[in-house]
Amino acid sequence: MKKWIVVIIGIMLFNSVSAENGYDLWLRYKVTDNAVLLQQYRQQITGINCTCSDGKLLAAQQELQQGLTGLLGKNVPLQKLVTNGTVMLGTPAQLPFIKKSVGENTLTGLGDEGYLIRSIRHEGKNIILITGNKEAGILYGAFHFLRLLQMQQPIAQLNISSTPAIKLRLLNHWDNLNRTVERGYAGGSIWDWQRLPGYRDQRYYDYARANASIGINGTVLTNVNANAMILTEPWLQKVAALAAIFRQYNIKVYLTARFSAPVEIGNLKTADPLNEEVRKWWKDKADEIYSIIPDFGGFLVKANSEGQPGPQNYQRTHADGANMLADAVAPHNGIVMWRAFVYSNESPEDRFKQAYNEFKPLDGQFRKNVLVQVKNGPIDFQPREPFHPLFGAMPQTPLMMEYQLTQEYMGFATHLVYEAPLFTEVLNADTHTKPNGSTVAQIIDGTADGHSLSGMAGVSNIGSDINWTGHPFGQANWYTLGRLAWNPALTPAQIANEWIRQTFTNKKAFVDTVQQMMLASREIMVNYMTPLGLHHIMGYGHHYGPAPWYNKAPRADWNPVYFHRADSTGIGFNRTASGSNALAQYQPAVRRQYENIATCPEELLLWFHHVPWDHKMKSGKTLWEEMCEKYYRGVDSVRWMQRSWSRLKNYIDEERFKQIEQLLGIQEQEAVWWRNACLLYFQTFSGKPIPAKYEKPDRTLEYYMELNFPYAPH
Ligand code: BDP
Repeated sequence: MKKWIVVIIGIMLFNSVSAENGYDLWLRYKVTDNAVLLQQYRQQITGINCTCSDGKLLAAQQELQQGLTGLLGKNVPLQKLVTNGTVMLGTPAQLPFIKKSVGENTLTGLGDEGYLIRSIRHEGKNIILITGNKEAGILYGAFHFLRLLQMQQPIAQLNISSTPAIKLRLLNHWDNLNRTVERGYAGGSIWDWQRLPGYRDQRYYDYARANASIGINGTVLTNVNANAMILTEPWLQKVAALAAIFRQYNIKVYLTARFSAPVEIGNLKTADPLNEEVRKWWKDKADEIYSIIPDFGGFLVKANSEGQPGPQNYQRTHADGANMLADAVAPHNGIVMWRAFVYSNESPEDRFKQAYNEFKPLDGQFRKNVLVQVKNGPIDFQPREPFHPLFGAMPQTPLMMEYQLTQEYMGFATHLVYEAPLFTEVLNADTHTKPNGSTVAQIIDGTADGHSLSGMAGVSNIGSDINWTGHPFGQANWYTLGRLAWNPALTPAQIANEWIRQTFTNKKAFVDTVQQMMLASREIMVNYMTPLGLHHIMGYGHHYGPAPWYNKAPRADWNPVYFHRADSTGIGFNRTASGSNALAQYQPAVRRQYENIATCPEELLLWFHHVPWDHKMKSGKTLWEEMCEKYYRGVDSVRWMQRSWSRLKNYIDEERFKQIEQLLGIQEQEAVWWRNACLLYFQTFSGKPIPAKYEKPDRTLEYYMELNFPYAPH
């Protein structure tokens, strides 16, 4: 009887330990489940030595102690004296022996945020040294060290050094002051403005830890469709409370600046950037902000786009607007990130071309502390876009990358889509703007044009859901942003591998299967949503589901029909010289490749060409047959993901297993919806049958066209 009770209690305990809700992200620090390795780790790591009382070093020490204690399954103490197996933290200024042991040159190369992790002999003991010129580097080094253990890597002979390639590694929250999140699918905003500054939620600390662990060093707290109120004193006090928490994790806060703020909250008659009173208002505002938040990062601005106010309201240029703000924050070393996502309400010009047309002529006119933030593609975060033609076109201006982590156009927080392949596809694209290499990565990391300011931002997918991102795999996209901004040369496979091992388990069968799913998932989504270069054919407003037929938006370039241009002769947007000639915005080498239908990559075909339905594709199929093939393959591949996942039940906790299983189920239904709706609609133009070998759509086009979703999140 007693025995049974013990067993039952044991099972209950085991289950409660193993249930996971995803809150811990990739920082789970579970005890190493490889007995041999665990034994080794316990010998190799005996304690932590750190002369740290506050700030980033203290954060590093706390994280190490928490992490190592978890991973080793025993208390890892703080030590005053070093012993064999001490993990020692400190800067060369604190620990003079480091300079001799490591060498000046190595240290110089680390910059302000880089780190070194080395197994060395010190005072006759074998220790592990984690150092950097500044405390921030040590914090990042501590997280790297923990990652090694979480990934069950050997730590006997460590000699690791790392520095970030990109300076500003940022999240952009599209969070409103009422706690709704624009394009947010993971609950409300995590910023509890009402209870700030007095109440400091544990979430803020865990958010900061997660970001620091992947190298993210800045966060824009507020929506680009900005509210001027955030710039008033009571709200700045709330921001200051967050900044105080984040500072310890080397994270600066930034805010979005509403261009009309001087009128809305400053009682001025104008927001003209050349008006002296306006300029003074912003200078005073910046001084006030910095008096409250001394390390405030600066402003992110969306101006004269989608109805937002901007300098053009006063016949001034984007450079005039950006420079005014840049002058205001410059005395405090602040920066301005001015977004290039602009297209005018009036212009009949192809929307693809408008950002380039606006910004290229301004190259050279921006202040030194301005970056122009450019979305990865020319339209708007579509499942696949060609790289934005501005990359490489403004050599005198640091261009910052803007990706979208939140899956506005990629199935919300319901579809499993790993975005790293999308991100790296853009980074690796060659702009051909320099003879010796000018990939997008080289443009944005500043090396192509010798800029010391550089940046990469991701529009956050974080919300108040217990697992932060709604879909457990959304966490991988957040993870990717940080890792890629640190090192744009990492591959999607490397990043996925790291993330899976830390987030779920190191068991090979699980890691291999999930890695395959993740790497394939982006192309799978392209196939069932927008194959062959289709783009912007989703539902109007909320952007949920397919609506290629939609043509009632208040502006032409919000309508799917504007983008796909299907008719009885074919489909696609002619952006060659005989069409909108958007291709002229690329360098000749790129332009020539894309404008020739024979050399244009088929995955981008309908971005640039209006193609006859009978056009012969490389496969030998007609365009119509190929399109059917892609849509059907997309759905089949989701089913393959479902089958793959169903085999993994015994590898992880039931909670997350079931969540993902259910989400894949919805993804399958929605993939079928996309496939059927798009093919039935395009069929009305192609006039051709869906080949008989495929399963028949089980609904009519009318059915799909009548669906409507008044409460879909947007
Ligand atoms: C679009 C979104 C919209 C954003 C806009 C932007 O639909 O909600 O405000 O981009 O980036 O993707 O400014």
